[in-house]
Amino acid sequence: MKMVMAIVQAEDVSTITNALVDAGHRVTRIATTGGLLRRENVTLLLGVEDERVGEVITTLQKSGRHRKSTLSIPTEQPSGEVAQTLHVEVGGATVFVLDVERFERY
Ligand code: 2BA
Repeated sequence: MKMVMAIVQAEDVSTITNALVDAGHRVTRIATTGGLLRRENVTLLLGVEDERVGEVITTLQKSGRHRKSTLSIPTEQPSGEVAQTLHVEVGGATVFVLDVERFERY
């Protein structure tokens, strides 16, 4: 068994969760916040049998959208403080797949 941890954008979470649940997966959603943008995102936790991990990854790839975002960073200049704009592209999903040593459900 594997633990799939997927960080997805809040706008995509309903579509992704529905697709995963409809396919019979068990999903836990945790409200999280991106460290750079400080914007709400969602971390999905799924305990998945090894042979179904590929299917989960495919669902994440299909349902997560890339979006451009901007971040305003205040910087000190001799003339005073000015805001520097940083453009970033937020991915459809950031996915970690971990080995599960033991799984129990009561
Ligand atoms: P944020 O930290 O808010 O990052 C938003 C986007 O800003 C990132 O999109 C990436 O395009 C850029 N970014 C963030 N940190 C960066 C860095 N050190 N260098 C260059 N660009 C950087 P994504 O990569 O798609 O990440 C979306 C969200 O997924 C992140 O939101 C964060 O919550 C999470 N994430 C991504 N990679 C992670 C990692 N290695 N560990 C933990 N969380 C991660």
